[in-house]
Parts: sequence; C-alpha cells; structure tokens
Amino acid sequence: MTSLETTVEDIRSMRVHGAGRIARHAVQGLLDWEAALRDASAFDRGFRDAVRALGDTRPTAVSLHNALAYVERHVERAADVSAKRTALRKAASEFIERSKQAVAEIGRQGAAILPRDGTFMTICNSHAALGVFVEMKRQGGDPRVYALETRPFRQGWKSARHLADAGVDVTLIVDGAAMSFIRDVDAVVTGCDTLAANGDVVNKVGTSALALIAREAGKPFYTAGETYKVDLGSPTGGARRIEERDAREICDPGELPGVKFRNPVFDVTPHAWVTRILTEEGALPPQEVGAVARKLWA
Ligand code: RI2
Repeated sequence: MTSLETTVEDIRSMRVHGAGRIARHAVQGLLDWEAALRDASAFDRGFRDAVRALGDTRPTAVSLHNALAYVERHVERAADVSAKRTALRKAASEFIERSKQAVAEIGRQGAAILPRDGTFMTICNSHAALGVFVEMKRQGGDPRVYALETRPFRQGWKSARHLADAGVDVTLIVDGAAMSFIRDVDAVVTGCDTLAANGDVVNKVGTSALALIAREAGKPFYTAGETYKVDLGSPTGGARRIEERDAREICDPGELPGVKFRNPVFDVTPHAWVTRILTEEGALPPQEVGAVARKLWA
C-alpha cells in the first residue's frame, strides 16, 4: 500500500475519525504524497487523483472537503510544478496549524462562557467539544460530564477515556439515558461534522434527539465547530448528503435473518434549537457562522 492508500483507508475505515482530525489527516496525506513524489511530470494528475481519493472517503464531513479545496486553490494559482509543490507544502502546513489553533481557541471560548464547575452532556467524540471541558479543568474548574455511548461505533467510550485521562469527572451513559440525566446538566455541548450556511448542525446521529431533549428540559445547547466546518454550498442542513454506512456496524446481520437495517451516521439539528456555536471567532449565534466562514475561507 502507498502512504496515500493508507491515509484513504485510515479515514474510510474510521481508524481516524472526527471531522477536524480527518481534515488534518487528509491534508497530511497530501504532504506525504508530495514528499514521496519522484517524477515531477506526474504532479498534476497525481495531485488531482489524490484529492479525489481523499475526498471520496467520507461524504458528510465538509471539513475534509474544505481542507482539500483550500490546498487545491493555492496549488492551482501557482505557475509551474515546482511552484505548485511549494504551494501545496505551504497551504497544507498552514491548514493543519490553523486547525489545531482553532480547536484550542474553541476550548478557551467555551470555558469563558460556560460554568467551569458545571455539569454537561456530550455525544460522540468531538475534540472541539471535549477541549472545552479539558480547558475548564486546566483553568482550575471542576466540570462533570455525561458522555453518551454513541452507537453504533461507541465513540463515547473514547470521549470518556479522554476526559478521565485529563482528570475530568466523566460518567458514561447509554444513548437512551439522555432524558434521564438531562435535568442534572447546565448545558449540552456537542461537536459537528458540518455546519450549514444558516447554522443548522450536521453531527453524529442522535444529536438532534439530544437537542430536542435539551430544548424540552430548557437547557442550552452548544455546538463546538471550527469555521472550516461551514459548508457555504449548503444553505440548510437538509441540503447535505447524510452518510449511510454498512449494517455490520450495528450487528452481524446473519444473526437476524429477515431483518432490514439502516445505518445513517449523522443527522441535522435545526439552528433554532442551537443556543450558540462555539468557534475560534467567538460564541456565535448560529445564523452568523456562514458570514464569518465566508470572510475567512472563501
Ligand atoms: P471533531 C465525528 O464524526 C463526530 O460526529 C464529532 O461530533 C465530529 O466528528 C466532530 O469531531 P465521525 O468522524 O472535529 O466520528 O470536533 O463520524 O473532533
């Protein structure tokens, strides 16, 4: 396997997952592909193929597509192959750095507006969301977090481990228990795979049910997301294609003959159910994320 094929497989198989992480991993894949390129005349075609292969791995997380488009734009502007290679290295390294800084800044933004000794609920495994709790702890707070297990992949286990390792008080609950504990929490904080231009949140399946539960209980609902997760081409969340993955992620279909399965892995939370989007540019009303992203990334 070439290093590019390995990167593609890492993302497709979800060995590497999380919208920000797959964006950085894909861009790192381009850097590794360029570093290994021996025949300069193969750059143009090879670059296009690499971008396509990486982009085809996960359809819903726009961070991945925006990251690749960012590098592509810089490469296309360069005059010859040598300048294109330099542009690729510069744009890719810049993206990775900006992305890491954005995640750190979101942690600070969240810790600044949410109670540092509060109780929270989260779903799946979002570095941007978990960064808020870890930052609260770093600043001397004592946050408590309910982590939803998050079927089918149980990424909540990873979140629980990450928080426990950081010394954060964390309790793992099954997805169906969200309602049972919502009254204990001060706020729900989730990540996102994509933000539509109107601030609708596309995130791990179950997020919209959690938002509805929070709304019913009168609890604020925050989504942490870097501005490169905004899809300016999707006016609403409904315009985004929802990835549907293999039924074997749910169970072994052979054990349940005659049973049909569906495995959509994301859903859409309407922006009206979202209190604020925590971005590296501040805690924004959802309807403002489109304009901010346009200024920074278009
Ligand atoms: P960060 C994940 O998707 C989760 O849905 C998570 O909320 C989102 O990406 C954002 O994660 P998946 O790749 O970028 O596990 O905040 O399907 O780490």
